[in-house]
Amino acid sequence: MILQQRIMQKIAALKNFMTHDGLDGLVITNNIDQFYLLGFYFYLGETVLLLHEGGLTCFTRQLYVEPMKQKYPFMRTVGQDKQMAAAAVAEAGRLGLKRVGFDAGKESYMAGSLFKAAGFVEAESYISELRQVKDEHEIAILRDSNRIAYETYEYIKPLLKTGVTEFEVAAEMEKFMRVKGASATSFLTIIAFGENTSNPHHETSHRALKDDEAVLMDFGCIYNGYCSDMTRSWWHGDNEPEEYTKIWHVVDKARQTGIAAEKPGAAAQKVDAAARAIITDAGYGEYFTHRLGHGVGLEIHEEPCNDQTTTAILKKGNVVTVEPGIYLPGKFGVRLEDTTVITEAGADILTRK
Ligand SMILES: [Mn+2]
Repeated sequence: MILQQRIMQKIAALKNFMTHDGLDGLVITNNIDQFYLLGFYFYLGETVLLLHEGGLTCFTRQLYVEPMKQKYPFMRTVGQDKQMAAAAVAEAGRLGLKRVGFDAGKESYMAGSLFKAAGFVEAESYISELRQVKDEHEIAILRDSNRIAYETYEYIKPLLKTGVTEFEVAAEMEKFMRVKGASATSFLTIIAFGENTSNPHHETSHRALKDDEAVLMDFGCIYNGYCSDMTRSWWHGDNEPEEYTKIWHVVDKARQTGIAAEKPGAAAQKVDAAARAIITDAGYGEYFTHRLGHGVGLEIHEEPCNDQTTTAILKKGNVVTVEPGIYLPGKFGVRLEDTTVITEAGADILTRK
């Protein structure tokens, strides 16, 4: 599908929300939401979009005006280096819009106050809701993004020799992903050796790899705007402790159980519970200190999440991680993470070749 058609489809979906809530205009100021709509990455604070019944207006820095006009001839683009929010308010007045919404959950205090003073109303995060269900185009990109992550793991694993540092490994992986077409990492790459693996969000360091210790890597890239996320853990050396082998298999079973529980209509809370039960039953419940997984898309953490308190029901097109872990303080930890897409019948693993 061509770009304009995809944008029109998204605008139609947004207008459904607007009609439902009695809005005749909507301002979009979050740059990731703007990317969702247009497929163009602005930095935060550079652009305000005003969607209304008659079309779409873009207030953006002068330097973007020509590229925007070329790529989006159907959108009215206005050069505005400062005070884009005030410009959108003036435009809404000029167009005679009666009830303009803004995303109350994401708006900055400054712009939100300005919008409220202008009579705009607090609306739900419509785009966040749309972003939860990925269409085929988005799933194809997420597949590519996660495939790059998987290839990175295959590339790096044989290069992990005694003496290499966490930073060196991270740098090598990040270069590999960039060469494959990634624009950035989807979060700060976690490379952990030895006792560092017992900290779920270890900060990658100068620590060098020794013989016979645990390795954990959690990483991903942004490819065509979409994030990948994958974690692998293994023992470096020939003398793997029995307890490490044991927890590795418990975590792997929890991972498989979680993925098997995913399907349209399943409560995300029950997916977490199914995987967590494996770890609890093995006696390690207190060492699994985080949620089972989270949604992934344009951002690394999105809804829906597979966690203990969510009311989310999984839908076809959700992309979520399954990442159980066991962390034994001061010793070692294991986390195994795959990113999955909810299909008609169940879930497909995206972190693969
Ligand atoms: Mn994750």
